[in-house]
Amino acid sequence: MELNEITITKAIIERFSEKLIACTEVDTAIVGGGPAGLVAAYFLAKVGKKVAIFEKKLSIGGGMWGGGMMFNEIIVQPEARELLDLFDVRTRKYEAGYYSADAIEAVSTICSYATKAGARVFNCITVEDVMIREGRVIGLVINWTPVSMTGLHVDPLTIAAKSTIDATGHATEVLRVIERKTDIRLNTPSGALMGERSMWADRAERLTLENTREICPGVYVAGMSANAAFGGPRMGPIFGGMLLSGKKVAELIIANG
Ligand code: 48F
Repeated sequence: MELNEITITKAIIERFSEKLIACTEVDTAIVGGGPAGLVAAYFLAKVGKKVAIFEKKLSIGGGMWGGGMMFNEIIVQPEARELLDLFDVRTRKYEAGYYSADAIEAVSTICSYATKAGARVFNCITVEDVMIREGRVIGLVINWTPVSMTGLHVDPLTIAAKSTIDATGHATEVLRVIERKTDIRLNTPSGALMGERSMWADRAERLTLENTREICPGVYVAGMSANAAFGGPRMGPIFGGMLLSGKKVAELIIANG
C-alpha cells in the first residue's frame, strides 16, 4: 500500500477534533501538566470523571523534568514514595526519610497512568481567562500558546468545566486572572493572592497539602500554586508535596461530587 499524505492529514485533523470536541464539556479541567496536575488527573480519571489537562508548553512534566538545577533526579519523602510505588516508578533509598527517583521515569510513567486511565492532555494550549456565572467559575478560555507567544490577534475558544484545578505552579495563572478580572474573593486570609515565600522545604511540603483546597467557587488549587496562593514558602526539588497534593485535590473534588 502506498502511503497518502492527505489521508494522514485528514486522520490527524479528524482524530484531534474528536478529542477536543469531547472535552469541550468536562467534569474537571486541570490547568498545568506538572506533577500535581498529572497525579490529580490520574485519580479523577480512574473513578470515571471526564478530565482534561491544558498544558501551555509542548511537553508535560512542568518542573519535574529538570529535577534540581537540571540534575534530573527527584527526592521524595516516605509518604510520597508509596504513591510512586503505585505508579510503578522505581525509587532508591538515599538515607532515612529520603528516596530518589529518576525524573524522566517519574514524569513519563505518571503521565502514562493518567492518560491510560482516560485523562486527555492538550499540550501547547494556554488558559488565558475564565468564564464566570453567578460568582462561580464555570469554564476556561483557551488559545494556542504560539498565538500569545507571537502576539497574534486571534480570539480564543472556551471549555465548560464543573470544576477547575489551578496546577500552574509558581505562576498561579488561573488565580491571577480571577483576581485581575473578577470580583470573586479568594478563600485566603487576605481574600487575595498572597504570593510565594522563600525556600523552606520542610514547612513548604507540609503547607502544600494544607493549602490544597477549593479557593473560590469552582476552582481548586494544587501543587506549588497552592502555596503561592496562600503565602507559603517554596520547597525546591523535593516533590512529595506535589504528588500528595494532586491526590488530595482529586479526593476533594470526588467528595464534593
Ligand atoms: O510548575 P509545575 O511543575 O507545577 P507543580 O505541579 O509542581 C511544582 C514543581 O515542579 C516545582 C516545585 C517543587 O517541587 O517547586 O516547581 O505545582 O507545572 C505547572 C505547569 O503549568 C503550566 C506550565 O507550563 C507547567 O507545565 N502552565 C502554567 N501556566 C499555564 C500552564 C496556563 N496559563 N495554561 C496552561 N498551562
